Amino acid sequence: MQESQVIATVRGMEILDSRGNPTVSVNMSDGMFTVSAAVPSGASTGKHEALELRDGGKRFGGKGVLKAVQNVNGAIAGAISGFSPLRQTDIDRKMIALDGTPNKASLGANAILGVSMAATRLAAAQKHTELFSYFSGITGSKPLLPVPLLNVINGGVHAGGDLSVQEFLIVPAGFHSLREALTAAAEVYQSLKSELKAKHGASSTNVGDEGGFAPPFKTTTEALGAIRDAIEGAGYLAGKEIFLAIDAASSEFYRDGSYFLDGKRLSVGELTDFYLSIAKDFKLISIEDPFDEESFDDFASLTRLAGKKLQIIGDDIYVTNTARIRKGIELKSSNAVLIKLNQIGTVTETLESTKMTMDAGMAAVVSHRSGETTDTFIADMAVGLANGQIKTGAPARGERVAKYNRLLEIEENHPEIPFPGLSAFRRELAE
Ligand code: 2PG
Ligand code: MG
Repeated sequence: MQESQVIATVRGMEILDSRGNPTVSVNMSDGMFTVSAAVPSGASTGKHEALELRDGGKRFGGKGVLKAVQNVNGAIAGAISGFSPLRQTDIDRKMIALDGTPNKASLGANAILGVSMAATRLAAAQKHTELFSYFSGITGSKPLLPVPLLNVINGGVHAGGDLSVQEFLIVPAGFHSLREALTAAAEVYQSLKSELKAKHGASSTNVGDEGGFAPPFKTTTEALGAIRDAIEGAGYLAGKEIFLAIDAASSEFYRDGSYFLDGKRLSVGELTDFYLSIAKDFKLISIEDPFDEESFDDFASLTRLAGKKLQIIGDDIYVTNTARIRKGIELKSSNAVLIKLNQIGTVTETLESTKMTMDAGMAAVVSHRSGETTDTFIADMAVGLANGQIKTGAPARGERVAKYNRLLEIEENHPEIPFPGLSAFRRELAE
């Protein structure tokens, strides 16, 4: 009987994200179930992302989202009330049409996404099923736990230091369960903390936006070396059990054809050589956004040179947009795509991007944003889409561990769901 219930109320609210900036949360009810969803927000945003509507003016330094909230409560609520939440595609298409712009600039992707996510949750509630299992029903995939990519040293625009590379990640892929993988990751995080404190003083263990440490390092190799030492210090094998990875987020240090990395000016060729050398020296498993967001060809050259052994993820270059992902597939620009709900602005389009990526034989990596809330939507989404990888920050700070803890809960309650380990990477690994 409940399955035929329609959306009765939709209410937006301005809440705070993990950086203390406002963001949108949405409450939705069908009269029987009430659910909510909260929207994340990026700092190193891609130029082609869907628009996050901000109020401007003095309040919150211009970052208020009351206009977006008003759009939820007014135009959007009016348009989708009376829809069954099971009609996700219709709901999302209706909002896209109502907005009428290519990048959701009139209603705001933050307004639209909050409603879209809440609709998925309400549908799962009506079906008396967990969110991951509802997702797996939509996509027809068998649930799969994701291998986590955990950001343990923060640089770039996520921290106040000198490191150009934005994220230094550990990837505990050489384990048989998520619990083992997260245990190892948390031990390495603590081992890194002790090592930093001993060598560089307690202030070097202050953390950046995603919960990773922000030590006073000047170079990429210094950071990678410290993480490798921490892995070994915790008693694990680097490059066998726990791998290293980076998100260069290089659009942030690109200017006029050059990359300004760690105080040096590099050409595309020099930067490529640098990536190849650190990939070898530190047995990297994955590099995200090695080049500027418009550089499809430079991505393709690196993928040609190293893509057999290395995962090359496009984030800002694709912005979870099928038109851009299609171009990347045609040009063979990368072998993996980062998937972020708020880059594109609806659940439906996020599922389309993930499907396009996986159908092309590329890895899809579900990701958080640097500005997050404790909403755990992406944890369930990754399990249900069975894409095999999730990037959601350090194993620390509430908004990051909320996702990891939700994954642990899913594993605990559903021991039949497999953990893919290294097979999620589908690469021959570097020796
Ligand atoms: C990234 C993300 C998330 P932001 O670049 O991959 O880690 O950062 O949300 O700031 O864009
Ligand atoms: Mg990125």
